[in-house]
Amino acid sequence: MNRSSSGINIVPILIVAVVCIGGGLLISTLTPTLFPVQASSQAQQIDTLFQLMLAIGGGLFLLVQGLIYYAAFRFRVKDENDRSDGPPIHGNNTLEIVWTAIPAVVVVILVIYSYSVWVSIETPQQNETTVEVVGRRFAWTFTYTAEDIIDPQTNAPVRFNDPNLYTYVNEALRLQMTATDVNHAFWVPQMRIKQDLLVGRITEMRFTPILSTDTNGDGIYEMAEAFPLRCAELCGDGHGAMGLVSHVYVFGSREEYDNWFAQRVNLVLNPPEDPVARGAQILPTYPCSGCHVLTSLGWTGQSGPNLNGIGDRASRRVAGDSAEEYIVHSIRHPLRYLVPGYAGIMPQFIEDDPSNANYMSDADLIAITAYLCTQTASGDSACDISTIEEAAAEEVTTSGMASQ
Ligand code: HEC
Ligand SMILES: [Cu+2]
Repeated sequence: MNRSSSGINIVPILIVAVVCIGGGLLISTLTPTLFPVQASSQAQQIDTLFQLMLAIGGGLFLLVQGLIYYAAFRFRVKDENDRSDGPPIHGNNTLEIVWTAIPAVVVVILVIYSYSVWVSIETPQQNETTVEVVGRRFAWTFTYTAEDIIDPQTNAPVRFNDPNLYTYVNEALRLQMTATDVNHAFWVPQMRIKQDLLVGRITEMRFTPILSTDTNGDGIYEMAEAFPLRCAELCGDGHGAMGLVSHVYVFGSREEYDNWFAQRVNLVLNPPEDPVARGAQILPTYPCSGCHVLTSLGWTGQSGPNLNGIGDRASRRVAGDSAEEYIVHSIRHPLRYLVPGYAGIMPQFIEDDPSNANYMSDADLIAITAYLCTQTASGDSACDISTIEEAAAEEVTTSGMASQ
């Protein structure tokens, strides 16, 4: 027998060590093949940390499971009528020192390493761009600010909203986030980042994309190529829909991003004259798609009534309300205009403080209503633009349960 002077047989220990270390390394190399692509510079750091933890955890798993199987077979009772206790064994200083010291060292290494990764992810970058994010049931709103372009209407830098996050390769992004109703969590698996959005508080998150989402290289940034943005905090019946409404588009170059940005700024400064066209342009920037179906805009939400054909139905919904009055009031006072079968959870969009997440100017309300009025079987508008303006200006006197 190959025994060392202390009487311990070294060969099985070596075999166990090789199996556990080799197995741990195998687990940590193979598992990441299941992950989505690494689309941010943070993803590389986080995956390396995660692989180290997988290697240690995988090795420990094999050791513990192996010992359980070994003990179960090696020390099982030979005589099935033997109900006596095994020999009482305790007190082995070497063993106790070893099994305390090794985990302590491992934990300290992990603490130092993960803290350094966390610090490097959280530290403000040079020239970072801030985008504001609002999470709500069941939509995300991103607000972009053109610091150096003044909007003559508001005398402040131009701001515009979009349900998607647009960025470009190597842009250092800082997201400044909050929620309006319940807590949500911003999660883009390809970026390996996740952060809660809390009501009444601002949280932030940083990442730097490294992969363009134009994966087929045709110069067109399609939704199918973009990274879906998921909500990772169960927030209501449309929680799953939050994963369908918004995407992260990463332009391959700063120029492509600047072109997109300039087009969006131009739409704010020179909106289309025709209210229906203007409504079609701004309605998608509002957080409605996670709750309503509207096929013309690709909306598929199920938490509110289907808006296909709303122009035809609107004048029959509440007695005394014309189509335009009904639509305007449904947006300004949704809880006074309940629709049977729905939960009464539509937020109230009002013209108050523009920094409020539920802000909707009268001009936007009129354009959105003009657009919804054209959602008819014939395609003709159910309303007349001058009566929409009157409806938007009048005090709400009616209310009620909509008829089907
Ligand atoms: C949280 C989900 C939710 C969001 C977000 C939401 N709605 Fe609604 N909407 C509803 C529900 C539910 C109703 C039915 C009335 C109620 O219960 O408040 C409704 C009713 C309506 C109606 C009347 C429909 C009918 O068939 O009578 C219109 C029009 C409407 N919403 C437009 C909008 C617009 C425009 C937006 C975005 C600016 C929006 N909604 C955002 C849930 C939502
Ligand atoms: Cu959510």
